[in-house]
Amino acid sequence: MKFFCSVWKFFDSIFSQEEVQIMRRISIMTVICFFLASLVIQQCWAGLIDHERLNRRRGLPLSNEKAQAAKAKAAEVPEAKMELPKWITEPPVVKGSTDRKYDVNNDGKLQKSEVTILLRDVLDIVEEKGGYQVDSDMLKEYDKNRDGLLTKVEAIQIREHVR
Ligand SMILES: [Ca+2]
Ligand SMILES: [Ca+2]
Repeated sequence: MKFFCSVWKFFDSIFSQEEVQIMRRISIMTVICFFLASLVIQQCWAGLIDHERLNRRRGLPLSNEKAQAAKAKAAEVPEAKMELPKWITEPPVVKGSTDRKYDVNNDGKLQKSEVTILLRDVLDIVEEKGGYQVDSDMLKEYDKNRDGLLTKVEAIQIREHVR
């Protein structure tokens, strides 16, 4: 404080009263300008913040449209996961004669392409005869009522998976 007083006194001594008045006005104007500029910058910065993302991070509800889209997406994912057959993620081990017939590369496992051929043949037989006797472990997944027979209704899911 003493420093500023001495500075003012110094200015007083070298400038006239009028000049000091003008300088004081200029310094006050400068402070106000800085204050206004900082307000403007704050506003601009606020516009850059993604409030949707911020709300999501805080666990607050999103605006309607985005909330609905997020809900739809959340409902979609588990359904899609449930519908994925085991043979897509893990090649089934060859067990019976049917599996062996479709294990083209003889590696003891049924790769996606091999399973797809098997399932397409099963679909053909279901179309033709109205059903298919389950003769492979891999097909048990589609035999929903576990009666050992794949019906046309049960084959609908196979069609979706080999499409
Ligand atoms: Ca194979
Ligand atoms: Ca069945």
